[in-house]
Amino acid sequence: STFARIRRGSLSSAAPVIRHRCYSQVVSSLSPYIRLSPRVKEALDNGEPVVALESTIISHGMPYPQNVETARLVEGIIAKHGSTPATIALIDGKINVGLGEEELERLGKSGKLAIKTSRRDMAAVLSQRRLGATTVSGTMIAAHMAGIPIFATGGIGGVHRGAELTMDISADLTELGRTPVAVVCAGAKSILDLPKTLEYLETQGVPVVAYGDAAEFPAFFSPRSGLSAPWNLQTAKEVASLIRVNMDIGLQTGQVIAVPIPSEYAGASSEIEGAIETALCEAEQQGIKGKESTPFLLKRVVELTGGASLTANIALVKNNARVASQIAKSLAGMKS
Ligand code: PSU
Ligand code: MN
Repeated sequence: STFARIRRGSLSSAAPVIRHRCYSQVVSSLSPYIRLSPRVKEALDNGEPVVALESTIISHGMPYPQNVETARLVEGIIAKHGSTPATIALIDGKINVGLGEEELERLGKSGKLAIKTSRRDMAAVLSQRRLGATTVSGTMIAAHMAGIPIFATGGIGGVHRGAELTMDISADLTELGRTPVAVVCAGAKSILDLPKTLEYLETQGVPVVAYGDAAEFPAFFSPRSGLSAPWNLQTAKEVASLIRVNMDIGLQTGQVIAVPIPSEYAGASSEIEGAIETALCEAEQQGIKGKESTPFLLKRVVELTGGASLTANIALVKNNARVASQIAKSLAGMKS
């Protein structure tokens, strides 16, 4: 299967694995920094589909205890649809791929004590043996090292509003340009500048796929952004085939698979939009910037909507997990 070949290093996309093989026959093909849970190890060894999950959404993206409950539910949905879930976090100097119940709970309670870890922070968090919650960027790196080509989350980071002055562009976007992992998400939140985010992804060579009936790029809480996505694919099999070809021709880029929020949860989106505007004003008044910006905005939007945004957020993450599991399953059975 595709997963088995990634593991064996016979796919050009699995650059780290191939490098180990060339440099030394003795060194195990897996980085010594990676610690696979028994369940994830077994699935990968057998070439079974695995879906990676991030941990910043747990520590910084949602309040306790809904964050841990959601993390568990999402893992259950992935399993129910035929793949093995692998939540990723940096613990005690190791990149943990697949977390136990205690580790999930620890992350959920840690909140901002956990370090929000994107590519920039990986080496420091590991060498300092700190607790690191991986962002989309950090999770893509870890997933690729472990040989997992697909990952489910809520929303990706993007180009922030006002980026022409602040240069605040999420490391998620450059990661998508350099690491071959497909990120299944509900698009990006309108806390961001969505037209600029799509422009930046084009520059980085990242295919953005609107999944399902509509060709529009979804805007997280709303299925509509008014922007058309460059690609529209209808089925898990078509997406899996795109990922497969991306590997076969050796492109080192990731993909954004944007799944619109289920329509029954999209109703609150105009109310949430108002809260986003308020939160953006508050962030500016309080001088919130850099890596604090996104967590601040997420938290304020939950507070300002009295939890309505959290309900929508949980629903869309669960939906994305289902879609990612179906894509992974299709990919695992595919030949090049
Ligand atoms: N957007 C969300 N929920 C999240 C995040 C973004 O709707 O939890 C998190 C993800 O971990 C993402 C990170 O990778 O925020 C982006 O942060 P920044 O904008 O600082 O790059
Ligand atoms: Mn930033």
